[in-house]
Amino acid sequence: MKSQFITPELRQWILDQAKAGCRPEDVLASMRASGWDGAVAEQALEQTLSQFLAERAQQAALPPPVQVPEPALDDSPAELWAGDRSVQVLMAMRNPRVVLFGAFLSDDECDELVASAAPRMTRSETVVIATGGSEVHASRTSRGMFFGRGETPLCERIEQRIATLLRWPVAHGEGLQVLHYEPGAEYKPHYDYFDPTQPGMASVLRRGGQRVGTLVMYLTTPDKGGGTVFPDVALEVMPVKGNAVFFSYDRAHPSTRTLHGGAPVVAGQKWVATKWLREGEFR
Ligand code: PD2
Ligand code: ZN
Repeated sequence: MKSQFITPELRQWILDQAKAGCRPEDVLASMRASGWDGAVAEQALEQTLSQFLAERAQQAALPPPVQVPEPALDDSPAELWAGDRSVQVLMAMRNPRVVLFGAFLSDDECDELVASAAPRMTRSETVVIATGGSEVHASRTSRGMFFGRGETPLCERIEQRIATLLRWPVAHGEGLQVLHYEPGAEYKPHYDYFDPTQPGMASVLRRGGQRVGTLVMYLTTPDKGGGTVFPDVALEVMPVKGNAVFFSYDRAHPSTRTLHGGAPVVAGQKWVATKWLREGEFR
């Protein structure tokens, strides 16, 4: 039997007939009347309906989507006003939502953030002990620190800029995290949302609910490596001083395709500041 390509229009027409209560035999009769071979039409109908039901079952099993931060990109602007500075829009992807901003921070702001974070850096929480031995497995080989929200005038200025650009209240943001990667250091792929099935999540979620968006700001340009990678969509964002990559996730689920990591730095130094945005007020 020849199978026939089901166009989006045909798929929609079949679903519309089914939703309107048409019996499958009547839908088949209409298809035959418009020139379809009987067996091929039957196969197209069967395939369309079973795919629709499978998609619906999958959707029903997902947690419901929530509102997320989102820059005003409806008319595809090349630049956005972020309250105190114009920011370039260099790339926008829809699914997953990933937006790359240019010149989000000035060189001086990057340098000042690095200088104020440097004395407070400690090894980022890392260690996973492999079974049976004392071998240490590090998935996160950077050093880091957290600023309190609004801790310095620079933090405050950056937080307000993020809030304006992403249209999300300052009060819903965690304090800025600064990370430093030396050559060889990386951050293995992970999701930034909290896994709701993990024990102890209730107390994490009580402080402002889920994370729904991330802005990674590049404070230096490493000579090689250190990109932020999104393996589900084979995307690599190069770390360039002053640029920032934003991504959002409307449910705590891999279907958001927001798996991401920091690729190993090959040469040079990588410094970033990360801002995580919560559903609710973060205290
Ligand atoms: O430094 C990065 O590129 C990076 C990659 C993935 C940072 C984070 N995640 C993070 O801070 O969550
Ligand atoms: Zn991350």
